[in-house]
Amino acid sequence: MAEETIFSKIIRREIPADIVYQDELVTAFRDIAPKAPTHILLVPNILIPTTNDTVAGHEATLGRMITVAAKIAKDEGIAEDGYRLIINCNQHGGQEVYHIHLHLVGGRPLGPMLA
Ligand code: D5M
Repeated sequence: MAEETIFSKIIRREIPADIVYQDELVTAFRDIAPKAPTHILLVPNILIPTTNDTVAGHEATLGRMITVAAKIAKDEGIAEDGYRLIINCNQHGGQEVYHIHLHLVGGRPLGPMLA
């Protein structure tokens, strides 16, 4: 069994976070150290540590993360200008929290991806 992270506590609302969306599959909350005017993390409600741990049974949840990100981008008013969706994996990917999360980043020009 993978070890829970602080994100499980946020999903269960045991610690404070600025939750902007929650349904039966995913939760979205504002990143504590935003890299842009909009920086929201979308996470599965179940613990999947990294993209390496994904299986076919996760596809509905992982797909929901994308469609909810698009809805939040519209709500945030950044859909038309555009934004970036990022999932970091393991050490070389820069992953710090081992509960899969999709970064929704926008509200300013982001420049080249691998700067
Ligand atoms: O990104 C991990 C992200 O998680 C990083 O941008 C900070 C954010 N973070 C960490 N703790 C919290 C809490 N408590 N609330 C909101 N955001 C948080 P990674 O892709 O793993 O490098």
